[in-house]
Amino acid sequence: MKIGIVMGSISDKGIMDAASATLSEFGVESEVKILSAHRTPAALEAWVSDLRDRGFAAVIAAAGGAAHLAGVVAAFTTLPVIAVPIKGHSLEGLDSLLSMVQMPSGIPVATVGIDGAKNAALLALSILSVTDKDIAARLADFRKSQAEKILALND
Ligand code: RP5
Repeated sequence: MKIGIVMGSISDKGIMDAASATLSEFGVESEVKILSAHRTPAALEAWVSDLRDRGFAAVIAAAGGAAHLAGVVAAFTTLPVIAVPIKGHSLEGLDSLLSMVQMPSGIPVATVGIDGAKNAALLALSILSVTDKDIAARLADFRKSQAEKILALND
């Protein structure tokens, strides 16, 4: 299954490249789009609406500022939506974080930390791992290797 990655602006891409790179490391295909809840709402709806039928398992949605993108994506699909608040120029991303976590009851998104593109990908992989044993094994290996690297610093 594939993971959708959408961001509100090309200016988010430098941060979000880590999400597609992490998915690639685990052999998972992603489709990356620059679409905005405010600037291109019709194109966003068109892209999101048939993602389930096209074999996608989850959507990662990144935006800065008012950051309505993940919420609007979740309005158009019942696939899991993972929100990435992007650090902005004025309020350091706190505005986006608070906007993303304060979704109305009934339309959830799972929000990672500010600029948390890698964790968003890892969370998407965890979702895939429920039904994909290969990804589950790769995630276990990743955790083991991560712990070994940290523990080796103490030798
Ligand atoms: C949001 O506004 C985007 O996700 C981006 O993080 C922020 C600034 O966008 P640009 O003005 O750089 O296009 O919609």
